Amino acid sequence: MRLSRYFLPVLKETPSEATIASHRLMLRAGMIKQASAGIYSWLPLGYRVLRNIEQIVHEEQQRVGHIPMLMPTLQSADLWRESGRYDDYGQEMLRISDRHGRDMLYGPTNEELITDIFRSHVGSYKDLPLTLYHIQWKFRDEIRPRFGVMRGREFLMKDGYNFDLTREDALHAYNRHLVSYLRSYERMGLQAIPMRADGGPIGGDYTHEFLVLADTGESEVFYDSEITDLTFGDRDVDFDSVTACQAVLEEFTSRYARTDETHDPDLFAKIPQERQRAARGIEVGQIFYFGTKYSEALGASVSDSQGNKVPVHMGSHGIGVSRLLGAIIEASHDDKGIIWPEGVTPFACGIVNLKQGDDAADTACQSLYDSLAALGLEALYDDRKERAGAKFATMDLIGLPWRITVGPRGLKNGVVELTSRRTGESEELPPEAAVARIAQIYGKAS
Ligand code: P5A
Repeated sequence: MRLSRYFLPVLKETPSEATIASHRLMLRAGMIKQASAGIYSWLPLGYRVLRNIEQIVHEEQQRVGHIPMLMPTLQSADLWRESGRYDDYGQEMLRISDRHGRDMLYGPTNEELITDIFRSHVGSYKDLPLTLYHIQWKFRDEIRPRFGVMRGREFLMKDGYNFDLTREDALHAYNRHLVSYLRSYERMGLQAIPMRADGGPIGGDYTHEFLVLADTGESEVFYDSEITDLTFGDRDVDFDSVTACQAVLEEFTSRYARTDETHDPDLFAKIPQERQRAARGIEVGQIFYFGTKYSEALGASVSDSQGNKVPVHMGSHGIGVSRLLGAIIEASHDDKGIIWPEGVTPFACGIVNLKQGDDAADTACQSLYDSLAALGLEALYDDRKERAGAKFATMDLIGLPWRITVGPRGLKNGVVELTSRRTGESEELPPEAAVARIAQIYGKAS
C-alpha cells in the first residue's frame, strides 16, 4: 500500500478522552473512531489488525476441529424466556421491538441460539462430539464503557459451543479449548494466563479466564509467579487425545492463579512469599463448562446407545477479538507509539523513501515493494513528499515492527537501512538482503 493513496488519519494531539495508552494510541494512529459511547468505527489500519486477529482465531479453532458458522446479531426474546435469562440479564441487554411489536434483542452471547439450532437438527449420540463457533459482534450495554475497544458496548467476540454426550467428553472439549487458546494468544505475541474465575451470567462453576498482565487491566488477580515462566511454544499436541489435553491443562493450571472473585487468601498464603503476586490483568478470553444448564432448559437431548433420551453436556468458550487489540498494545508500546508483534502487524514492514522524486530512491523503493509483494508480504510504502522526521514519527506511531529506509546516499553505496521498531537497532545492507531478512522473519522463502 502506498501511503499517499491510503486512509491513515493520524492525530497530532493526544485525545483528552483517552486515559490509557492503548486507547490513546489507537485514536492517534487512526485505527478507530468513536461512533457513540462504547461503539467504534474501524478505520483501515485498525481493521487490518482486527482481521489478522480473526484469522489467527479461525486457524487455531479449525486446527482442533471446531466448525465455523455465523449466527445473527439480533435474536428473538422468546428463546431467552425459555432459558430464563431474559429477565436475569438485566440492563446489560439491549432490548428492541420490531414493527410488529415482537421483542428482540441484540445478542450479548449465543448459548440460547446455538442450543436451538442443535435441538432442531441433532438427535443421536452418534452425531457427537460437536463444537461450533462463530466470530460475530455482540452488544452489552455496559454501565461504564471505557478504555476504547477494551470495554466496548459493541464488540467482536469469537464464541464457540461444545455439545457432548457425557461430562467427561465435555471436559475434554474444555481442555481442548484451553490448549487452542494458549496457542492462539502466543501467536499474537501475548502471554495470557488461565486463571480460575466465576461463571457470572453464563453459568457453571468450572471456568477459567485468560489474563494478560497489565497495570491498566480491569481485573484484580492473584498468582504464583512461577506461572509466568510457562510457554506453550510450538509443541504438537494431539487434540483428540484426552490425556494429552489434560496434561496441558494440568501444567498450566496447577499453580495458584485466580481472579478476585475466586481468590482464596488461605491457599494463596501457602505459596512461598517471594512468589506471591497481586496484580492487574486484562481478560482476553474465558472458557466455561456448565453441564446441562441450557440443554435441560431448552430441551436439547440426544438418544444414547441404549436409546434413552439424555440432555447433552455443554460448554461455551469466548475470545475478546476486538479487546485483543487494546491488550496487545498495552503489552507492547513505548513513548513513540505501538510496537506490533509480527503475528498481527497490519503491514509486514514500512518503506521510507527519504527523497521522494529522486529517480534512484523511487526505483529502489518500488523494487523493494514489489519483491516483498511477490513473497506475499505487504509493505506500507511512505511515498509522501514529507520530511524524514515526520515519516519516521508516523512509522513509529503506527508500530510496524520493521522499517526499510531508502535514500540516495545509501544507494550510492548499494545499501538500505533495516530498523527494528522494538530495539531501535539499525543495520545497513543491500536491498535484496533486506528483503531476504524480512522474508525469513515472516517464514516466507525468498
Ligand atoms: C463464552 C462465549 C461469554 O460470553 N458465552 C459465549 C461466553 N463469555 S464472556 O467472558 O462473557 O465473554 C467472552 C470474552 O469477550 C470479551 N468481552 C468484551 N470485550 C470488549 N468489550 C466488552 N464489553 C466485553 N465483554 C466481554 C472478553 O475478552 C471476554 O473474555
